[in-house]
Amino acid sequence: TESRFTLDDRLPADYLTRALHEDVRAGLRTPPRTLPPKWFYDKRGSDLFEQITRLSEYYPTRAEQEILTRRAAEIAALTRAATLIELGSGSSRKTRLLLDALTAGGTLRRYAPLDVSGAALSEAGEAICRDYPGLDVTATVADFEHGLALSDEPGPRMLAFLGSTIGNFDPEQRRAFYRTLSLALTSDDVLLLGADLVKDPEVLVRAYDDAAGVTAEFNKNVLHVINRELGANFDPEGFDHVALWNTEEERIEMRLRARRAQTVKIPDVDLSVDFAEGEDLRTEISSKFRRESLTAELKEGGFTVRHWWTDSAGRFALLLAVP
Ligand code: AVJ
Repeated sequence: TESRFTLDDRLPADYLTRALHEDVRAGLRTPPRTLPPKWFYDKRGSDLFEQITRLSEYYPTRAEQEILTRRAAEIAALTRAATLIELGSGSSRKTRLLLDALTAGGTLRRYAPLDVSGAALSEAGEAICRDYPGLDVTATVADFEHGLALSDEPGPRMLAFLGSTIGNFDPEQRRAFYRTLSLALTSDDVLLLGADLVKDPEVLVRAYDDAAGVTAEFNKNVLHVINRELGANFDPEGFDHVALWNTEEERIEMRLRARRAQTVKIPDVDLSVDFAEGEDLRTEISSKFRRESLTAELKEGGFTVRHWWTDSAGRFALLLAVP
């Protein structure tokens, strides 16, 4: 059978520029200053994240891969999915474990990745097309913060949201996300969710503040992105990388801490930002989960957890939930 690849771009041409403008205005105008983590991922940021996934300190990728390696066949048998929908791309290594198992199970007909980056989708999508003959690959450029426009995918559909990217959302954003999913999915479909678990804060902090300084570079990359995209004059050397464990919220927070008082000009949004010495710009939250509370919030959001698997060290969870 001839395999097919389509790329459906549902974002207006200037969508990302407008979104960046809005996020920078809203997040940097007044303290406490914040930026959403999605702006890390230009070409360099995506490469740095790939490097992070190979660091000895950064266990989540390997832990999730261990679970998928052990459970993919079981997941394929349980779901008998005809379509695998994947939110947010990144490396396709984990995706391939699922595609292999669903292909072997004989049910898979379509792979439908969704991402804000058309370039990432084309690259990953074409490669998967080559390696899985007969599989339809229908990629969509979209931002699922504004709903999921699923259409004619053959069911049952499995929607995978891996890597504990859910950890980037605060509780309110997670509620909105579950609402979006339950509007898009039917009772035939399933949600496959990867979630990093609460553990020793020392282990967590090390995972986000590695000895080689790759995560520090990744963190500072957002300043390079804003300099390039908005004509700003951030001095990345003027900020320290900070990874701290927020005990109350049970999340890692990455911040950039001003080493000295400094003023940053961001011409494209008419902003002049005064940082005090020691002032933090929060660039990412990475929430960590517990089985009971994650199961409960999914329930609130309309999903029943049917299966919960962890890696052998109990660091990471992969769960299967139904609407
Ligand atoms: C891809 C969002 C899951 O939070 O662990 C890695 C990103 N940030 N190191 C995470 C990240 C710093 C990662 N997620």
